[in-house]
Amino acid sequence: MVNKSLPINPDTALASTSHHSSPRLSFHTTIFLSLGLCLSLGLFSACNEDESAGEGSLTVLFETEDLVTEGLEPGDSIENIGDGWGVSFDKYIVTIGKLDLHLSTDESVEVEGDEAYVIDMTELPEGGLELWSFDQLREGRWEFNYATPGAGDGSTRHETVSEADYDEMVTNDWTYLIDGELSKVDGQSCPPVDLVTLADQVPNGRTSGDNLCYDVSEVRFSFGATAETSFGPCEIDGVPGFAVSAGSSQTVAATIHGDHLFFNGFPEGDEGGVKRLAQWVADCDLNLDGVVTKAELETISPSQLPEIDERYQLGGSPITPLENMYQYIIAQLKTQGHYQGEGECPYDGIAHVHHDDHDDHDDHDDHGDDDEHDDHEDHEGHEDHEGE
Ligand SMILES: [Ca+2]
Repeated sequence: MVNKSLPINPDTALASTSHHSSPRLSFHTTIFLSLGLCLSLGLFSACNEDESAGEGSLTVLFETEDLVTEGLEPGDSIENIGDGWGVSFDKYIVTIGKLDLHLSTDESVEVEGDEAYVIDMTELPEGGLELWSFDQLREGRWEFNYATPGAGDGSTRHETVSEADYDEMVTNDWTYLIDGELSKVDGQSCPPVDLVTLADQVPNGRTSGDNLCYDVSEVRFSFGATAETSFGPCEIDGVPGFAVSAGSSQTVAATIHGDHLFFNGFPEGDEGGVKRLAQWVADCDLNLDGVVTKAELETISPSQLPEIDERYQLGGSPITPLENMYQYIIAQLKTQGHYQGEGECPYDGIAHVHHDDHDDHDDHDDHGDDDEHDDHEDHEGHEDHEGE
């Protein structure tokens, strides 16, 4: 079925920084306009007959999750934050692109979407943003790969991103720029006692391990991160990529999740058993100024946070060892690339357990609670850890 919505005109939707003159985008706009003309004249079948036999077209959307645009609520259900904090995102900027599609049966038949776009996911329209379109794809099954590169190597600013934020993304070659807020009426922050720097705050009398706690009801987190990652080949429900049939149009979506920095581990495959927790983030505000920064996150090792306890399984991290909580966040960001919503994409070529056969979910006992924080080398590249 032909996508009913008109394609976004890249000339207005994308404020190009002249890294790309985007002739290809204009070309595709023309294609869509032509298709629209055929449709409007009731000549769709006639137009289709003009296409080469055995070829179809593809539209690729970029989408995220509701929780990025609407926030996460505290509570006990699966998508809630389990320790009482609510989360909202003011900015969730990501660099996405470098599409690499190739025919499953013949890797030499490939199509690339070299563009990388810097986009604020909190501003994505419901139903996703159309970023790429391809025509004359050969009939058959195709593999779908994409990336979250750094912004510094020829990216294009989307209109959802300010010039200033874009410049910062490019200068630092960041993949992400995230700005959000934790909120909890009776919240507290319990920074590691060896690292905390105080002005005149008075502890509230409670402790987390050896760390004194301080009343806070709101904590911002604001940082950029380089988390360059390739994703793919992607699949959904065990079915790889997408199918092109002759004369038809297909639409698929690259989906970036937004809540992995609150995960209590590194699930691969089904995220159904994951807990979302945020207290540790509040505990990283070392100077208790109400904002958790990259510098603070870099100062704190996982073992200095009593909150990172037996509820967490750090095996399976894309980065090992995890020396500090900034690395932990980057590691989580490197797992956020998905396909068609919850479909899986291996990151950086590391094969995941894909749960094609859902029998292997219950072998958690082999690994987990007794893992020491400094022992992650053993987990690198393993395929035997589960996220449930
Ligand atoms: Ca701070």
